Amino acid sequence: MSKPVGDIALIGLAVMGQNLILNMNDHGFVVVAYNRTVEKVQNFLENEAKGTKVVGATSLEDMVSKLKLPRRVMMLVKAGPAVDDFIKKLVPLLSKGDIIIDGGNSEYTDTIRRCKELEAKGLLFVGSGVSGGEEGARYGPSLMPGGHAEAWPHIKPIFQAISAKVNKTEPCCDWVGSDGAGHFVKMVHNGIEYGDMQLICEAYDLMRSIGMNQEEMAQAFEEWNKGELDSFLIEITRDILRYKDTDGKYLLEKIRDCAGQKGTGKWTAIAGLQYGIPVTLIGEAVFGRCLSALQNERQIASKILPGVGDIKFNKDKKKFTESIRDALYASKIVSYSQGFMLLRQAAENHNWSLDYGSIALMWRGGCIIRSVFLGDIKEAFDKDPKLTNLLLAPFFVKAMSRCQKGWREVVATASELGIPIPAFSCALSFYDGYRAARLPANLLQAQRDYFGAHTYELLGKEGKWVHTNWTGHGGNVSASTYQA
Ligand code: 2AM
Repeated sequence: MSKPVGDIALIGLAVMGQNLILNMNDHGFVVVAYNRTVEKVQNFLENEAKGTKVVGATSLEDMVSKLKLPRRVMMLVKAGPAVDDFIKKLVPLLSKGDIIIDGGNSEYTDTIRRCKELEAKGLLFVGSGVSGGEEGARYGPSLMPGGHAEAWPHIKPIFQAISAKVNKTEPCCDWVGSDGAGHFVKMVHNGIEYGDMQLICEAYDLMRSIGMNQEEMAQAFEEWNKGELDSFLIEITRDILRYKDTDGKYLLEKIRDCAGQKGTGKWTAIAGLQYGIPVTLIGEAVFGRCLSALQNERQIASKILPGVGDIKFNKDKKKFTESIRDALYASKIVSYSQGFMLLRQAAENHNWSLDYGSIALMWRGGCIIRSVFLGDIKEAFDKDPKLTNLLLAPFFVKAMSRCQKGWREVVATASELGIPIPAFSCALSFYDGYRAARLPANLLQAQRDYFGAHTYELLGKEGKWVHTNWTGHGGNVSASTYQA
């Protein structure tokens, strides 16, 4: 039998899988390609992979026999049962110390489960976030691997070679943490992506409502892309605004205002609720898509529900556009702060030791939220790795103090004009809530104690829970003695 030549196997020849294989091949690795529908392997070898060192496999057994030790098998298949199915088939073919990598968009809870299951079988498992779309996969994605740390030295050379690079040398890929940490970080990345997109859409809606034409809007985004907002999403927005259909008219105006979603934003919002972390902006971004999807209902309501009448925008457009920029930047800072708060809480619950600066670097290039801003976040964490909240980093405190006037003006004006800005306004409310030394939760506690005897603490006597018989006939027994 000839000596195995394969550095890594890749299962799943949809476009992401194919592009990752070609990317690995470009970096000198020999990849063994396999797919459930086996005909796709030959097809790939005869077309996209023609002239490369990629090796095809006719079965899982054939694939495994072509791999060097420890065997590295990466899957890029549909998240869910397909992953479990392949794992089940692979386990009897692999030996102790071999590595299975799931590069799909799996739920982190599935990754935690698979880590446990495979550990019991002596195999190593890695769940890796892969971001950057088709283009990223081909020329440099952001990779967020987590799982069994013993696997990392064996996959690091491949992963860091194929990932995007910041400043041409720093890979947007590092070990994230144990079990589901990689997929959790990828999920939060996607949630933040939802937030960024919603913020840009609100900026566009405001610009449109104050009477800017699409070229003026494109110019504003072009300008913004030269400064602190410099990012992939701002850049593509500029291009989308300028894009004309074959009839010479703007394509954007013709697109139905009804958003789709695949679920990772929703998972982030659910995780926020589960861990008790107010990721309000991501939540609003998900709900914003849901509201947009009720297009038929909105059409009816638009003819029934009263608005603000004929209040007209009467400010200076150019100056107001500057305020929109400030609102976008300040809200973005809030959104990322919330995202990192969620990471911190999940890390505590799952015992992940996350390096937040390193996560910011992984998102700095290659992925959809790539931006100059993430470089600033990395710097903030590098300066103070124990930073409790991004909002408290001196760099961002300064930014907030510079932006808040414009931000408040935008929220107030939008409200006067009846323009929906759920993300801008919830971010501002969060900001004002987070910086409030006193919130009205004293009343809330009183209400809970009034109707449910849930008890409360007195200021200065923390840790001592008391109940008041508010009505004189409610009784003196607190609810802590039973489960209602
Ligand atoms: P296919 O080409 O045989 O459909 C993206 O859909 C990738 O996931 C494809 O490679 C696809 O294989 C694979 N895939 C989807 N569902 C699958 C399943 N239930 N079992 C195995 N592979 C699956």
